[in-house]
Amino acid sequence: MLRLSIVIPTFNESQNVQKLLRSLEATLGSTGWEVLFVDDDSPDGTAILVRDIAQRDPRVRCLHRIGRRGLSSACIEGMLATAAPIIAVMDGDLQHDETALPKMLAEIEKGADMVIGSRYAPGGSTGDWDKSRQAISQLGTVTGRAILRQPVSDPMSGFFMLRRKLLDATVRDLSGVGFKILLDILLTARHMSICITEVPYHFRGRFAGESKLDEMVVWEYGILLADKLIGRFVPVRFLTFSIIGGVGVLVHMAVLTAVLKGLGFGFATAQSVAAGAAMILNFTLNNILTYRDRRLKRWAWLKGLFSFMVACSIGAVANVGISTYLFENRTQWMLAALAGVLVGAFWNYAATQFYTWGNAK
Ligand SMILES: Nc1nc2c(ncn2[C@@H]2O[C@H](COP(=O)(O)OP(=O)(O)O)[C@@H](O)[C@H]2O)c(=O)[nH]1
Ligand SMILES: [Mg+2]
Repeated sequence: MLRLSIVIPTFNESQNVQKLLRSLEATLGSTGWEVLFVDDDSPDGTAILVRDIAQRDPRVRCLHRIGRRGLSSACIEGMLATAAPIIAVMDGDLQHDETALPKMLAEIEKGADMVIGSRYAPGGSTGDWDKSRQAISQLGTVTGRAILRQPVSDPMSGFFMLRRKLLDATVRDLSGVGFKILLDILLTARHMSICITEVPYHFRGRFAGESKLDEMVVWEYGILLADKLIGRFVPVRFLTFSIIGGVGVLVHMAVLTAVLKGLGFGFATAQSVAAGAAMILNFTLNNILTYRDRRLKRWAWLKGLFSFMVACSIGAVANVGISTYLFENRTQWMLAALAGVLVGAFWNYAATQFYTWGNAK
């Protein structure tokens, strides 16, 4: 009988897979569990290696995602791809102590809905982190604790176990953005009465390979919180897209002034250069921030820039057309302009979401 599934998100973890599997077997024995690697098409061939092992060992499975990135969404899709009544999420680099799994399982059997592997509970530790890493983790932990209703010592943990029931109750409302899947679940379950317990563990050093988390973790964390707060009313992607659009307008004006007044070119030339510069900047920022999980690279980047510029040019024509029509039909000029801008922004967002970032590869 399958009782426990361990979902492991991976990106370039091929050197850790074998050791991790041996450690799991040593801790969990030979039956009753499976391990599901969710790999985002790692260039180092993690998925190929896992499938190779899986051919000989039916406890090992691989979910291979293409054109996607993201720790949280990988965990969600992995959890949904198993039939086990109890699911654990764990990193693939041996930083999470697998010997805590039996203790976590015992907590679930005693009635817990969620058991968190905690680095900050008495008996746990974070290992040797550098100052900036410590600061980021601390910031996340403090804000996370503040918004949760229940006392949780390590809401930023990536190591936890839950009953499938709790997943089913929350999965439709999860944000799935960024890397804090535990916090996403806890915030979604904030109003439910669930039993949460903790098992302390020592966070180990990475066995092989390197960390995938970069400076952008703070940004992604902010997006997760924003989505939890206002995502019901406005899609956070649309909000970021619009803010970047606003930045684009400022850049447009600055470039226009420089080319027109500074360099002495004619208005049409200066306006075209400014529009081009603003579009390139907007595309670049949206690719890094708004569509981080579907980031375009190399050829796809160039193709994306082209479709972005085409889509936004159509948006500009629609903007001018609608605002002029309204203005000529006695709408106050500011309102007419605002209506044009709104229609243009919606069009740009919808069209580029579909054409530019829709089939990201
Ligand atoms: N599927 C998937 N896994 C990821 C992604 N980013 C990180 N991971 C995995 O998530 C786990 C934690 O990431 P890691 O880089 O070790 O983060 P750190 O421990 O906070 O430095 C590791 O198993 C990574 O391979 C991603 O975009 N997609
Ligand atoms: Mg790690």
